Amino acid sequence: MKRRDFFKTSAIGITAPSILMSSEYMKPNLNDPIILSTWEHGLPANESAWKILQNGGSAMDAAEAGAMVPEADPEITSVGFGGLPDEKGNVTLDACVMDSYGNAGSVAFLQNIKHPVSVARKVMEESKHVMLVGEGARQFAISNGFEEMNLLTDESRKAWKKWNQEKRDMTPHETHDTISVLVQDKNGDLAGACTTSGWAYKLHGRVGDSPIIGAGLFVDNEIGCAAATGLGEEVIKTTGSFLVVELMRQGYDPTSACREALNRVIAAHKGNPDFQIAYIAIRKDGEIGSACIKWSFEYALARAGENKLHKIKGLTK
Ligand code: SD4
Repeated sequence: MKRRDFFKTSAIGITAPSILMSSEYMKPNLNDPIILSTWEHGLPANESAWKILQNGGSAMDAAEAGAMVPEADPEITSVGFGGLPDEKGNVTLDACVMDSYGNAGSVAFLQNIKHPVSVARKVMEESKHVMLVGEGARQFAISNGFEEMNLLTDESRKAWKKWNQEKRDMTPHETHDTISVLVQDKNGDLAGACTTSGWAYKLHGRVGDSPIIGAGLFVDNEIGCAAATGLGEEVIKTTGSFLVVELMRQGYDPTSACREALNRVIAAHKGNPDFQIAYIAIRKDGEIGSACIKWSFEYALARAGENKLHKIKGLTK
């Protein structure tokens, strides 16, 4: 059952909790599209997504198109082609999408396919499933017309060989930059996409938060959407993006919701985590927000004809 149908049913039949009813009436932001993406590579991603919206594309079309930009860029070592490999030298990719109807698609531990975000969308639209992993995801991609390619570049191979000699522990903060793209289109509808090569030199088989619906990304078209970047293990343990959206449902503004979700991680690490997580969020009424644990974080915001990078400081020193 589509989410909208559920709401109709609950409106005539069952009494919904008042908090749910009140959020159902949140005034949507109309005719003022928003594209909100993680990190500096969010700027070109936003540009591409903006063009899709201008040509009448949906929020989902725009989010996918945005995420595809860093996926295809060999210079970006944290996403898609050119992404740093795992400890064995394999580039393994995680991605997911979620649309305005609450539909979701995801791939994890996918190899040799340049655009995992598009495979995730195919999983959502062309299969009965939400998530495909590894070899099955690769076979699904090929049977849907995706070409196989070697995703290691000369540079990423060289970097991996150097690491392989040193075997130094890498933190995701050193190797960060998952791209998450959140979009609100002119109709006020929300969608998102998230794609990454994950933690550089990770254990073979490791999957992060980025393909996990509710962790790396969550979209609720009645309330808002949120996405994550940073240490996936900690995002998964707190169902981070879902939590941010639920906090917005409870009345937190987007920035406070991102902060509160991070405060729980900070508290679990005795006030002093040594890793980064950042969230971005759009509320249904068009308010945006972001927060990060440490150091600083940059998000790219495209709105009202402007596409700009914004830098925020961490909640802890
Ligand atoms: C992961 N969240 O695989 C990703 C990595 C990342 O900024 O976002 N780094 O855990």
